[in-house]
Amino acid sequence: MSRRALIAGNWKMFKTGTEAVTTATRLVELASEVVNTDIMIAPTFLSLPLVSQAVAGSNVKVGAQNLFYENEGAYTGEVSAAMVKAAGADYAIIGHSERRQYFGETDETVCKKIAATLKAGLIPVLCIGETGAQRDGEKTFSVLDKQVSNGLKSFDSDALQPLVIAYEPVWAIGTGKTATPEQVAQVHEYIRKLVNDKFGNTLAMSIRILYGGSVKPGNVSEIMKINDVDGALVGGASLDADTFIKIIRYK
Ligand code: G2H
Repeated sequence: MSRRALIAGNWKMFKTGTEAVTTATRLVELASEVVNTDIMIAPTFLSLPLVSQAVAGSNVKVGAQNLFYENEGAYTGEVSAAMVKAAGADYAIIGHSERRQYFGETDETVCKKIAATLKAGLIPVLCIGETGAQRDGEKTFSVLDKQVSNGLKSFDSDALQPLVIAYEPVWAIGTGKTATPEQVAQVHEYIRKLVNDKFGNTLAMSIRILYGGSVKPGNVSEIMKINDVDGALVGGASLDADTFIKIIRYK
């Protein structure tokens, strides 16, 4: 089965609203001819409605970097999936390693957030990945197994149909290090098999598995050629539209 590539930009805590709109507007111009590849950018919550307006009607879609799993209520500082959707987003990144590392995100909260994301009609991008110590300790596969099993606990395969998984080895994030093609191929094959074993072949064959971690114009085409890699989640190199478009046009 051929899966449509997705190139997603995670802008993390960068850009004011004005800067985000300028970059998004430039990206819309540059990406207008792109076909056969889905494009997503994830600005901060504050910029989400502004960027959604700036890209409206184009092939550039918008995502949130996180959300809270309750619909509404006394949860100071939080933003719900319904609010993200109403702001114009189509995607939500869930369980990014920086959220796991700095903000106490666990597989349990990830699971609740995936449920809220699906309920709101958003496409969840579930981030998983091992730390350097876990890889050195030969725990990579058990860590990924746990993140997938617990993060997707209690869903059936139909409900998970829109799901995207992003494999981001923590040791390759923002460090300039990328996993070798062999490491990426091995892990992506493992993740697809995991989805197959837990949710069946139809979902396993249709689900998109992205690679993330220091993806840039110079390494994207090699990464995209790897079996079972269906796209990229890009941080630093997505902040500049003229650089990001080179990644989007990886072929
Ligand atoms: C991993 C990635 C985007 P970068 O966090 O999610 O960032 O490309 O800067 O390593």
